[in-house]
Amino acid sequence: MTGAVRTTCPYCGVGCGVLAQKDGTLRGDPAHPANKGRLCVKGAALGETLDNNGRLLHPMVGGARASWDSALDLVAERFRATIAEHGPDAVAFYVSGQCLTEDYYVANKLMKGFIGSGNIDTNSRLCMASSVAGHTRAFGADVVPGVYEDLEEADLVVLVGSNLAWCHPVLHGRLQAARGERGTKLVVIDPRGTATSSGADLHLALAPGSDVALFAGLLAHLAGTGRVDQAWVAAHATGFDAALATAREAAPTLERVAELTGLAPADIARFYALFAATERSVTVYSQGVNQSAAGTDKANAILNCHLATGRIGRPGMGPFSVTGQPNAMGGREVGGLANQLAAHMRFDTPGAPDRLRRFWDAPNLATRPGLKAVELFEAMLSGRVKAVWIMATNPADSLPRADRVRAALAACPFVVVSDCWETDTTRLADVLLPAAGWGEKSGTVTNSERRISRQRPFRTAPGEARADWWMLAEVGRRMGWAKHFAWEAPAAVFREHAALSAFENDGTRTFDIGAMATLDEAGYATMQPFRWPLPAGARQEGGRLFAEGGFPTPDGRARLVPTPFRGLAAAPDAAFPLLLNTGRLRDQWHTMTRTGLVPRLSDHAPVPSATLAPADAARLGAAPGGLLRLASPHGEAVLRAAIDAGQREGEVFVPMHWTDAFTSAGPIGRLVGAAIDPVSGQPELKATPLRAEAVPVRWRGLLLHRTATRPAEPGLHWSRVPVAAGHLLELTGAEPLPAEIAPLVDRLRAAPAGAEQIHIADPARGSWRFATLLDGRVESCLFLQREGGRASLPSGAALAALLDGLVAEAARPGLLAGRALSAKPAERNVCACFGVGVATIRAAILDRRMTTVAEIGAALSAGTNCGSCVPELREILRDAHADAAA
Ligand SMILES: Nc1nc2c(c(=O)[nH]1)N[C@H]1C(S)=C(S)[C@@H](COP(=O)(O)OP(=O)(O)OC[C@H]3O[C@@H](n4cnc5c(=O)[nH]c(N)nc54)[C@H](O)[C@@H]3O)O[C@H]1N2
Ligand SMILES: Nc1nc2c(c(=O)[nH]1)N[C@H]1C(S)=C(S)[C@@H](COP(=O)(O)OP(=O)(O)OC[C@H]3O[C@@H](n4cnc5c(=O)[nH]c(N)nc54)[C@H](O)[C@@H]3O)O[C@H]1N2
Ligand code: SF4
Ligand SMILES: [Mo]
Repeated sequence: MTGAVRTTCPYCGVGCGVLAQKDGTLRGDPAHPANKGRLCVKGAALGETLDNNGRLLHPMVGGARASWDSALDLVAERFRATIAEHGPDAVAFYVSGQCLTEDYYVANKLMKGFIGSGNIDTNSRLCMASSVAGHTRAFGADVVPGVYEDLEEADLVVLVGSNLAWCHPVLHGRLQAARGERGTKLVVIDPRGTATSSGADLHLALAPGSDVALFAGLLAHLAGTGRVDQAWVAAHATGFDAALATAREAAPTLERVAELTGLAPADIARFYALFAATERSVTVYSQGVNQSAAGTDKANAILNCHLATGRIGRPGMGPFSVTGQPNAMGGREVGGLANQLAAHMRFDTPGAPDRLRRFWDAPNLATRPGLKAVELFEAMLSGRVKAVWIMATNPADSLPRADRVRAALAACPFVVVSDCWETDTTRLADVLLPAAGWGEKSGTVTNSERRISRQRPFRTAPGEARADWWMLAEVGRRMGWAKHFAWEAPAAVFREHAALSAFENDGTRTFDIGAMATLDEAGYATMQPFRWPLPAGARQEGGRLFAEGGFPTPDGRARLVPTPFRGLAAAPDAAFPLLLNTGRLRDQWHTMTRTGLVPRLSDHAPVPSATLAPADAARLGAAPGGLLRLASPHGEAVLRAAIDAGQREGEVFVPMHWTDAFTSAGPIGRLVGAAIDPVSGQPELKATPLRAEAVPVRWRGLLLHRTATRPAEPGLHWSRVPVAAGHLLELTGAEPLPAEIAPLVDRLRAAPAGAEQIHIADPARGSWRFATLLDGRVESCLFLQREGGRASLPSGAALAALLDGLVAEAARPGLLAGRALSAKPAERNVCACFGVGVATIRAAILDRRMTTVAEIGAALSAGTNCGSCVPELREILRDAHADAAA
């Protein structure tokens, strides 16, 4: 690709390199070590998100357009006045792992260094905080010891609470390729059957929250079978005896582990034997571990097993916390969490605050940790925090108890939000700052394996959108610290960050990128991806860490940490007998501000469903596609039901992605509890007590519209997907259709004045169809179908095509009756790259007797581009053969 810019994907922590052109054409960067040219479907569709439509273009104050100068003056003035009256702890920043390191560094310096409060926290509190705390307890600093090659060089990979196939697809692809070559064993530990577990040698569908018992049992097993590496432990660790004693208390016998985890003793024994016997073992863990009221103990229970066996930092061995966001790691390096200082220094490390005070020339440096995310929003509600700046995160949807968070934002006297698009959070802002986004801004990110890569701009930001670091520095200058916030470009911020990492380091802090402290503009422009540590004078990038000890603790030793077993923060009871588990889908990213713009990314899962186990569905009388009312102690929502044999009985899974902009069911965060881990402060997002009841469906409908609408009709469930020229809403009615249908129709589609109306009514078959045309173009279409009636709704794709082009006068009477519109709904797409559906794949497998994913790829192309659908292709293959054999 000539003229392409080398940049990095803004989605997950794999951190894939991307070659991008101004027009949005892009492909994987073959030279980037993380992905070697591959991209998953989200990354591959990035070019389709670069439309300026809907972007925030200008600063807004109180809902009215303002200049940058007046908006920034106001932010500085209100923060200054609030601090003068109520002290520095009355203000706060809430930032994000989607900030670039340079944005993050400036935000942290402004709040902790100059405003003098610890009140800067980040959405990493919802994501990585338990891993950070676990690493810090065990290693003395927040360090991931391994590298991606370890997943390829291991003989056993254990995935704990990680749906790697969907959430880190390119890394999963690397693992699968390696398994093909060396026969790596894969154990998946997840209460739910997932695309990841479907390809595993062993899936342990443990009871939610019981990981500590499982890993305590593993430690006891390793000790009991002579697998502890005594020499390594003696040389490089402390705390082994206490950790083992606690493990033996928590998990005295295999039967006790079976009781606590709900697993079969034979399965547990198989896992223990496999781990014990396999020197080259990697344990990858993610949100099933972190997002838990026992998250830090879960992390340490895993780390204990690797420390006890000395399996750390050597090829194919080690614990591996994979990061979620593109720059979760960078945020941790600059100290973006309320309880960290910058550059891996901590409030409680002797000398650290003083060192930072001198480096920054910041006499006002915060002296104690600030409020953690959940507490921070509570403090807004109680009036302690009176001014907040939210950046690159959407807490009105993503924090637990979302309604309470919205109430907190409404109660807070001064709310600043910087974002690229309108969100449920920006709607609550007093000052809205338009941020430059991916492809427009310049800086660095760090991926899961400590690799720092550049994000480089290849298009200009729309309107007046500007980079976050610039906004923050402008406010710092306006608050009176011109000299300290004087950078002209992100390269200068990065240099300072690198210099700080090396400042009075002497090998005491693993995070040292001193080699970059003298980087000039040209060097920054051409910077190649590199892994830290990279101290001044280093000749090669950082590699695996801690194989020979050298932990950043006062005595250089790692610590095994006792992890007593505690159950869930809130267990199911008679009123709320189920558990709500939340997480991710393959083709959406978080609150959908970006992925929700791309039609092909909606094919895989067009509606947010609540997935039940077959036994629960039968008990509740719930049918696939039917409605389900979910209630937790915190909120209620009506969703469409789905049934999956891989779902554990007693648990309901709902994706985290859909917001008020995309569905009447709003963010599932409304229902999620906010019990937090006592060490990390990370909320338990995967286990909230829940009640469910089936709601009868009276009618179904489709609403096609050029603009995105949000019907507010009682008893109506809707969810929206983008289509090429507009939006398509799926409607499911819980109230009977009224005898007089016209008022309902008018409310739903809000036809513009002067629009031409077409309709067909067939009440006998329970079917009504309406269209409005403006200047010969379809403006909206509404199809309603009584449940149980004899007609059927068309496919969304056929309907969406009506927005294309002009409709000739003569064609108008037949517009709503075309053959395409009478056809059966199209099949669900499995391969988003080539648009290949499940029925097509099944038919091909059976017709042509295919037995491998490669054959499917050769015949249909499915799975040959990004590979994200390969786990599902494998499942379809297996199911088709099972059905054929039955
Ligand atoms: N497609 C896609 N990819 C993404 C993202 C996205 O939004 N979309 N987001 C990125 C981000 S920020 C993150 S943090 C990562 C998250 O990546 P993952 O952690 O892999 O994703 P989740 O779906 O949140 O949760 C993983 C699994 O934890 C399981 N789980 C729930 N409770 C328990 C438990 O008690 N024990 C165990 N062992 N497992 C449990 C869930 O059933 C779920 O399958 O994904 C990143 N990648
Ligand atoms: N129930 C439940 N809740 C969860 C989770 C879960 O598993 N279950 N997972 C949690 C986890 S792990 C995470 S990471 C969070 C994610 O939650 P959020 O961070 O709230 O989700 P995003 O949708 O990624 O929000 C990022 C926002 O930043 C904007 N943005 C993108 N780029 C830029 C930029 O350069 N500058 C600025 N200023 N804005 C930008 C986007 O438009 C978007 O509005 O959700 C958490 N919440
Ligand atoms: S795996 Fe996909 S989402 Fe993650 S960085 Fe790579 S291309 Fe982006
Ligand atoms: Mo995350």
